[in-house]
Amino acid sequence: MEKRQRFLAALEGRQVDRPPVWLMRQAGRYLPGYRAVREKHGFWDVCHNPELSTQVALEPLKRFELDAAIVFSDILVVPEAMGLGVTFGKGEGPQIAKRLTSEADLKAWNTQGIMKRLEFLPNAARHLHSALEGRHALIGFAGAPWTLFSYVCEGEGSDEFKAPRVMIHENPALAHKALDTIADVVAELLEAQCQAGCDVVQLFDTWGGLLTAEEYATFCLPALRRITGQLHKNGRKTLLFVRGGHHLMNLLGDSGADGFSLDWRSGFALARALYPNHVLQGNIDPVLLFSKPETVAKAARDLVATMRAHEKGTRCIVNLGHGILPGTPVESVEALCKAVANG
Ligand code: 1CP
Repeated sequence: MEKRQRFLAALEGRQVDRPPVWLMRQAGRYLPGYRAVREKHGFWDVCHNPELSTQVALEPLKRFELDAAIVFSDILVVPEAMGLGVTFGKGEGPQIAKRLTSEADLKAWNTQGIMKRLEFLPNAARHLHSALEGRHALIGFAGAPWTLFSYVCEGEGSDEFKAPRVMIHENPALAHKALDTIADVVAELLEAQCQAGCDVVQLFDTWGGLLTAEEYATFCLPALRRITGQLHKNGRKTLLFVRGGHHLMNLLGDSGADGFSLDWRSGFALARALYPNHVLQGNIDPVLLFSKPETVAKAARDLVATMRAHEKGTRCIVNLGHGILPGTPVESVEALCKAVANG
């Protein structure tokens, strides 16, 4: 099968010769070509320049047997376009200048004409789509409302994200309003990426796993449904990744997503039992890529076998259980993709 056809078949639940493969954060810092581009250009400059972002997005496709490309961008484009001032320090996580602490902060969010300021992202998708010439599938993405809300409240990366987790209890009305505002921008941004040629869009809820099931149901699911409901009107497909979301697994169906990207700690068989008709994607541990290439290849073959145990592997996509880590050996990524391609 051709790469894009295989990917579309997996999304639509049709027969595949083998599950397709792509990897979260496949275009980032572990690749020498990406690092060379970043020596010369700032991170936002790469995102804003369609030639550069396409070059970076294509590098993994040239090196590995991947079935899909992901648009090169970042989830934090949304707070940046709202005027909150997002910067990436050298080797550090992001910093957000204008944190959300009060109703007045929310009122100052600049959402008027925001799609104009985010136009570079569908432009990058359109440019990449044309470079792919239909050979590979194309994935667009955005941060899930909770994860974006978390950065905007905390003002930086964190292990605990205390500020947003306190905010939902101290000021639930403000939290709901902020989550809805983010959701509406995200829905528009994802629709624009679909119109630019993306075959599917993924929502990254990297910090969703910090919440209890009750908190996730109250604050995250309604905002996610706002997005998926909007996208479904135009027949778009959505995947949802929740890092550390094992305890939320039985709730995720209420997000309205068409498929779930499983964390490496989530059992594939269990998720399949809960969701026989959803696309399931995952879930090799990204840390395993620091072991020998043979070990990685075996894990990939075992995963494909697990996927095939149910309906010959339909509705399955091979991926990692979280993004590729900086410093990951290129040989391991190659071994993973080859093992899937030959399986
Ligand atoms: O060159 C650099 O130093 C910048 C590093 C970098 C890169 C390559 C950042 C800053 N973002 C990106 C690109 C990116 N981010 C992609 C593009 C495709 C790809 O790499 O293949 C994607 C899909 C993301 C998504 C993203 N950004 C997430 C969700 C996925 C995940 O890994 O959990 C998150 C949480 C971010 C925030 C972010 N952006 C960048 C950094 C260093 C971080 C993490 C900050 C933190 O630790 O909280």
